[in-house]
Amino acid sequence: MQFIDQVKINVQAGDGGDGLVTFRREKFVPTGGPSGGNGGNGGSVHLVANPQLQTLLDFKFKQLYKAETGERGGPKGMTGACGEDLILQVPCGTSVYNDVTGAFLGDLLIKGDSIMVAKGGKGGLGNKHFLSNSNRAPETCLPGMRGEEFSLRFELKLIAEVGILGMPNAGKSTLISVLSSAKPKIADYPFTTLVPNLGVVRKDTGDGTVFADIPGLIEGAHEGIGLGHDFLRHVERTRLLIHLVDGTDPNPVENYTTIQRELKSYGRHLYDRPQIVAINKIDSLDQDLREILVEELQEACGSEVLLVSAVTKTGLKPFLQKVWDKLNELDAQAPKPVVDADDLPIDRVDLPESLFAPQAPVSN
Ligand SMILES: Nc1nc2c(ncn2[C@@H]2O[C@H](COP(=O)(O)OP(=O)(O)OP(=O)(O)O)[C@@H](O)[C@H]2O)c(=O)[nH]1
Ligand SMILES: [Mg+2]
Repeated sequence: MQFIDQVKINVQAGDGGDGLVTFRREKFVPTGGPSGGNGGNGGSVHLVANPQLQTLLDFKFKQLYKAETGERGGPKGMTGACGEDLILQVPCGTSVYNDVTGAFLGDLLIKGDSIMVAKGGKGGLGNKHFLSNSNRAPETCLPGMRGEEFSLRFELKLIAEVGILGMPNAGKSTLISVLSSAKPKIADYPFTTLVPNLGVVRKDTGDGTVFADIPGLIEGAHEGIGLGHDFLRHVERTRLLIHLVDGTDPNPVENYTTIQRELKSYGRHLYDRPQIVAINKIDSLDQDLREILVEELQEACGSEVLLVSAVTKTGLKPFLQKVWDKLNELDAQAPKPVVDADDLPIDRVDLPESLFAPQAPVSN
């Protein structure tokens, strides 16, 4: 599946229908009076989060999304039909911005989160509305208002509690593949992972936590070198980072500090995010080397460093225990998750289940 994490689209709400000028014509009623109805309101454009969708790919092929216009007012005071709203489905984790002003419009995180991005125009008034004592036969009506139009930018940020990062080839994908049922591509060359992988890691109790394995980072990633640090956006919403260091690399400590530097230059508080540092591939290291490495790395990072082997699954139990303990500790410090849907300017709506049918295409 192609992974598309940024798109720009234009949305156009429907115009309101025009009001109507007409007069009642009835037998034996010589002056029938105004009877033109109001135009119907134009449809609005809404976005709604759908967990069945994984990418923004659908939006790559079409740029303009229009809701229906309202119908013109009818005779006998009838209001024109309202235009139908357009509901666009986006993956959970989509952030929405006004592409022209850069204003942040909201995050769609949980199934059913929705946001109205363009309001339909109000229908114009028909001449019936203008009847007054001074004007018994108004010939005035109003045109429908224009629907709102905006250029939007969507950014998909995966929703994971734990992010795994490190240099290319450190074994990040191997780790997520043994901890969860994710099946990422694993290979003995750098930049095997080109798009983030998500995996659900379960505790003994069965509770699941989402981990994200992102493409490897290298020196200068913040200047776009390698795959750049574009993918760091996907760990922005994590609460905890796992920094995986390849113990078989000639310069593990240097690699660690390089990644830390990249996190710092990326900004957005990623550098301050709690981290668990682990040395991987210890199956290929002798005991002395392990001890030296742990000592050096502990000195560099100022916290406990764990030893694991993703391939032989050595050290994974204490490693996972540390992850759960750290998450519990974070829960105790700040019971709220990093992203609290209640704090965001979005509506929670109960939409019909049929809207979330698997493989539902983005409707037009
Ligand atoms: N000996 C040993 N090899 C490992 C271990 N974990 C991963 N590897 C190997 O290291 C290589 C890279 O593993 P990946 O999981 O693809 O590494 P990655 O960090 O996801 O790499 P990128 O996606 O390129 O950033 C593969 O050949 C793995 O088999 C380990 O614990 N021990
Ligand atoms: Mg990988």
